[in-house]
Amino acid sequence: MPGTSLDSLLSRFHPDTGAIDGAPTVTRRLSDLGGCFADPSAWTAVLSKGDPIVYTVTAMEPAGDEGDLHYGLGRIMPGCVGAEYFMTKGHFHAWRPAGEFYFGLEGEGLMLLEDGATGESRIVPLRPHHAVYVPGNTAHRTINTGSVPLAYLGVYPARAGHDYAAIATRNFRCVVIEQNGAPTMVQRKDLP
Ligand code: PAN
Ligand code: ZN
Repeated sequence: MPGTSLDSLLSRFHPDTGAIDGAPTVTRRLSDLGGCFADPSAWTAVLSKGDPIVYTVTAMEPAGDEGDLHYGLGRIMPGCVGAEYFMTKGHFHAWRPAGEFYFGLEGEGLMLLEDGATGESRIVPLRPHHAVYVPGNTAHRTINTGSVPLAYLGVYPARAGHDYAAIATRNFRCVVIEQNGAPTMVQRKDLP
């Protein structure tokens, strides 16, 4: 730490905009999420009226040495594609043992977790004053089930990386849809 600048020790994040001072923001629009949603015709129908921002993610990555930590600020808009809520692409960590802590900041949502070894799926609420632990070797997707933006922080090992391809090719085994006004997890294979 000797000689370390204050900038690399202290950062300021903004849940209301999704920004972290001095860090780049990635914007994911609906058109970037082809193949994520279960109902392709609902996806096309929403897209035909515009290409809304589904989420932004801003990552603070001060150093990448063994033992270092990074964090990301995510902000998912409220919305639906058919009965499925706006959500992230979802990924495994490229370095499979890497776990992650998610901290809810604003809004109401869920984490969809899928065990990479057994395929077991769980949904865990993500909301202010709650922390969700994502164990290693677990695919994770964040879902906004509320009517306002869902903002959260994710803290992960610097070497975690993202493996999108492993989950993109077959998608998550489970889907979270609105049923009778409530978020409900169903097996993808059981969808009509
Ligand atoms: C998060 C995610 C963020 C966006 O910072 O990257 O929620 O989700 P996707 O990366 O799946 O688009 C994280 O889990 N980092 O490891
Ligand atoms: Zn992650």
